[in-house]
Amino acid sequence: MKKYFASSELIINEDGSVFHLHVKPEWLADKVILVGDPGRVALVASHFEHKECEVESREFRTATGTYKGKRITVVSTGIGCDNIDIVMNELDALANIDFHTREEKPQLRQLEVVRIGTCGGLQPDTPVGTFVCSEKSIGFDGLLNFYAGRNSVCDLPFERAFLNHMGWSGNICAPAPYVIDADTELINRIAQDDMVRGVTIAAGGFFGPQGRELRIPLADPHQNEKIEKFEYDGYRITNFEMESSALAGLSRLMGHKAMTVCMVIANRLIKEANTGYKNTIDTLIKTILDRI
Ligand code: R1P
Ligand code: URA
Repeated sequence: MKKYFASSELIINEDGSVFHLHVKPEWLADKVILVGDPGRVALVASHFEHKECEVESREFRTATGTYKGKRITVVSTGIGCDNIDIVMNELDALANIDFHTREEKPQLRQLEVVRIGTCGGLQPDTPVGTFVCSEKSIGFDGLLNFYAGRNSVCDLPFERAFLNHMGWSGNICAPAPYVIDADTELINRIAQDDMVRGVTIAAGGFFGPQGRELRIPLADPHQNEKIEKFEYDGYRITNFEMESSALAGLSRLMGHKAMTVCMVIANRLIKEANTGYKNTIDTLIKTILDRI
């Protein structure tokens, strides 16, 4: 039996667009670039030879166009995994639910989704300017724990090793971390010699959850030292950002291919940062447009 989605579960606007994104099904390409900053959508779209459509609602700005003959949609997600829940569910609905009958389509339409973001580096080989591909993501956000099938797509031995290493119990730093792989084919195609492959922590905040202490002390003052030292099965944790785990996790459950690549704008180990990164992120954007 086909699954039917009531109007309260899949909200469709009067013009036939999906609730938050305001995107109509025919505007979605199979190749999707996600960026955090709505301003980055124009930067990506500036490389399109032809722009089909552009729409904006809250922090979600979307444009579809063609780059070297490839049809690509770029969407801004704003900050955080909560927004990735909205964006990925609405993109998946646009691709895989018939908006007229409100039923699931018989054949899966698989999307290829690459997030281009910024991050904090945690290792000596992740200085400012490095492009880090998240081969694995550790979600501090808890999002995937709300979906059935979480255990079948997560790396459970890695999760246990990480929790044992951190020594967290009870309510202290209790994000119920989940560990999830990016799509292997996509990583192998995109993470070439100009990029570092690593393990990314997707944090539920920019300050405390990433070990930044301003006026309020942290629950675990040794959090980042422990994270930087963690090693498991040849992997080390390379960087902090805030969306890669939800993207990789939801994509695995939905049947899409996804990965995240971020430019390091702050190295937490040597305490340096760069806020003038527009030209370098444009280099990363062009590289991804060529490889997606
Ligand atoms: C925090 O400053 C934001 O920057 C990073 C984090 O993941 C978070 O969204 O990514 P973006 O540059 O894509 O927003
Ligand atoms: N984005 C993050 O989430 N953390 C950083 O340190 C830099 C960018």
